[in-house]
This record gives sequence, C-alpha cells and structure tokens, in this order.
Amino acid sequence: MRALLLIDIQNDFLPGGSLAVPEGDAIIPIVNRLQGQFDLVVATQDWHPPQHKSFASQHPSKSVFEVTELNGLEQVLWPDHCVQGSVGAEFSAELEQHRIEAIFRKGTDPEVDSYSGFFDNGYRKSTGLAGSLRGKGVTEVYLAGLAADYCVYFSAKDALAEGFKVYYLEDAVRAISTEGFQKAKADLVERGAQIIPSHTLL
Ligand code: VGL
Ligand code: ZN
Repeated sequence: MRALLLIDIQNDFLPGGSLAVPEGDAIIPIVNRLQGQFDLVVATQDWHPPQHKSFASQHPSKSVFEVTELNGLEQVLWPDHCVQGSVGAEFSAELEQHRIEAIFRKGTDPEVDSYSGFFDNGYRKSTGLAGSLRGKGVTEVYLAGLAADYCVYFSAKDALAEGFKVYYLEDAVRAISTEGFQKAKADLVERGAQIIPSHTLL
C-alpha cells in the first residue's frame, strides 16, 4: 500500500507568505494530479502558537535566520509563520483537499521545533503518523511539499528510520536554499531513499 504525504503546503510557505519558499506554488498542480495515483493521501500542517520559540521575534537580541540553541538543540530562528488559526497556517486554496484522509499537526509545543511529520526535533513526542500509516497497511511513502530542505527532508529521514520504503518526489518539492536541496537529496540517497520525478507515477 502506497501513501502520498503532503508536507506543509500552507500559505506562509507560498509566494506572499511570511516564510515563502521560492517557487513553492509550482508544486501545487503537480501534487493535485498525483493524488489520484494513491491509495491514501495524508497531510502535515505546521501549527505554531504565537509565542513559539523558533520565531526570531521571541529572541529580541537575535535576528531572523540566525542559528541559535533551543533547549539543547540547534535552532534556526524563523520569521513568525503558520500561527495557529491564521490565514498563513491554512493550506493553499489551490490545493485539492477532498482526498486528504488525515492531517497531522506539528510544532504546537512552544519549546521545541518540529520539522518532521513524525516526531518533534528532540524526539520527545510522536505525532502518531507512523502508527497511523502502518495501521492502514502502508509500506511505501511518497513525499511532496515544502520545504524540501527542512520539513520534507526530516519527514523522509524519519520515514526511512520507521522502516518505510521512501520516495522523494524531486519536482513536487521546493527548497528554502538550493544548497540545502542538494545536501538533502544526497543524504537521503545515502540512507536508502529513492529520488524520483513525479512523471514516473503519472
Ligand atoms: C518549515 C521551517 C520552519 C517547513 C517549518 O515546513 O519546512 N521550515 N517551520
Ligand atoms: Zn515552523
């Protein structure tokens, strides 16, 4: 059984959003077409309280994109984004949503960031995604969404560690940085993921 995992296709990561990923909107028509090829479609949603400590605004002496430490973990300080209940946190209005069977929210604990759809960055808490997928008989996970070098990458790593066969759809993701994208792909290949173009599924 194959599942399509749609990672954080939210307004704040799209052009005009507070943490816009370059060309993030280019993936939406692809992702909409892909959904019909899957037994199961699941989404993740970055869902932060307004005072989340990953926000640079919570550290008055620090600036956006500065790297610091948060409760023992390396932390990039982001612009405020995906605040619970805000328009920026909503899925794109262009995203086809009727086939999404479940939404896994993450980043709700103000003290720890959560890039992966499976666990927070400190592996303190599971979202339940792995168990849910296994419970539905899923063995293969295909990843699409934003950002390729953060939440898609960390989700793919955890999916591999959880024992799923992992496919990273390289044209159905966009990255915050091109260097980060190359690094993410190289690392995922080393860990056993397949990097594939989405047309192989269409
Ligand atoms: C993301 C940075 C902060 C992502 C989420 O969805 O890739 N990146 N929060
Ligand atoms: Zn976030």
